[in-house]
Amino acid sequence: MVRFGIDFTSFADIAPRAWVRSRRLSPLGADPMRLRIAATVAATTLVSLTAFAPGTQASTVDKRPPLQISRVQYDSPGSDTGSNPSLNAEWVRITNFGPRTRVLTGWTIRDPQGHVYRFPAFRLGSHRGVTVHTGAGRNTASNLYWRQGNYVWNNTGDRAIFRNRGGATIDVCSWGDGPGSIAC
Ligand SMILES: [Ca+2]
Ligand SMILES: [Ca+2]
Repeated sequence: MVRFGIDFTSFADIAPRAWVRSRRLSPLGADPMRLRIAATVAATTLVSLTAFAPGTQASTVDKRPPLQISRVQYDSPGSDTGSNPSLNAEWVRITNFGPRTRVLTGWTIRDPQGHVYRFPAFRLGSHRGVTVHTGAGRNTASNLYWRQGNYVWNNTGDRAIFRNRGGATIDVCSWGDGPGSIAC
């Protein structure tokens, strides 16, 4: 436990010993009253400092990252004809569960086969989601288009990797041969 540069744990160890030592020294001529006051001050300080000790409340704070891959529709419904509407019915959704708007400009979504989508200038509001479609279309505040000529997300198993502008992985969503979509 270290706060304000003081190691309280070792202070707690030392304080009782200082009190014992002062009692032992007092018959040898040290001023007993002064020693008692010093010990009382030390004890009081210890109590005050202990009041600042971190409680258990902090450990219950949600540590999940606010930005997450919330769902992937990896198998476009119906026959995979490769048409643009079919490509756009394959998508990955990013949701901002955090309390503030986040800038996603330059962030990426990729698969292990080397397909990489890079976000254009884009801001995602608090508790808002954005769907990144595989095909072509006109970007809006809640729909973005990768403009691929073929499907990206494998129907029989794949992995979506979401990284920030600096390249740090923020979230990963993996699936096997399933029903066609997955809540991550
Ligand atoms: Ca399909
Ligand atoms: Ca893939």
